[in-house]
Amino acid sequence: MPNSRSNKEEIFVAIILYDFTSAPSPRRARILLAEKGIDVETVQIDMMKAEQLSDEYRKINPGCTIPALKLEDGTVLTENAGIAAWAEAYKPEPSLLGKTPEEKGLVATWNAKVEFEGLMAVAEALRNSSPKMANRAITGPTNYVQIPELALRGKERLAHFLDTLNKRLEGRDYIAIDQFTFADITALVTIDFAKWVKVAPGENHGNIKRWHAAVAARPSAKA
Ligand SMILES: N[C@@H](CCC(=O)N[C@@H](CS)C(=O)NCC(=O)O)C(=O)O
Repeated sequence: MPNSRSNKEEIFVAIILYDFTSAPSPRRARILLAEKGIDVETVQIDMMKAEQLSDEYRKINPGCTIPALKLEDGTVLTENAGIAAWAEAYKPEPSLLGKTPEEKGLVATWNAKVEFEGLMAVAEALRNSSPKMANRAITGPTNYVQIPELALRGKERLAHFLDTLNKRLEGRDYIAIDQFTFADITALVTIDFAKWVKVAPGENHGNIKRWHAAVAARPSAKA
């Protein structure tokens, strides 16, 4: 895990993103950092090999989740919300968390709503049904058995979330305020993650489809 390089004049310590390319949560961080134009080195933590549970990674994030962002001073941020707050303070432009008190309140509100009602619903459906996640129904160092009823409930919650999001996007280009924000990033990742449980916006979700086509076309979506 190389994290520094030196020359005669200075020691350069890189910011490191502990990442796993195919997982949704680190994708939120990658899109956010790409929108901000913040350069980081990435270290892949292979969830297929359970590297998030390894002794080595536990030293970085005892919570055993990805992403984690290690800053130049060694501080480690282990939540997307924390990474977003740091990034906004570190590089205020372009703003992704809103500028005025009202905007900041709306972005935080919609980001939380999308995360808890959408992203967590997909996770609930997937983690309680996928054979690959037997005993891993919840992230972290403790094993939890799957509860099949929760997989069904997750899909029900996801259906309600799609209706809520579609309604919010009526006549709007972005979810929280009149510009692209962290709430759009969380929702983009959620809609793409929903494919893992075979759920996609339907014929009655035209606003989501229009919004998704626009945000998925941003270069950061490929990060
Ligand atoms: N609250 C965290 C969630 C991070 C999270 O759940 N990451 C998943 C990957 S998408 C993970 O680390 N899973 C580890 C596991 O399944 O054991 C955040 O927003 O950053």
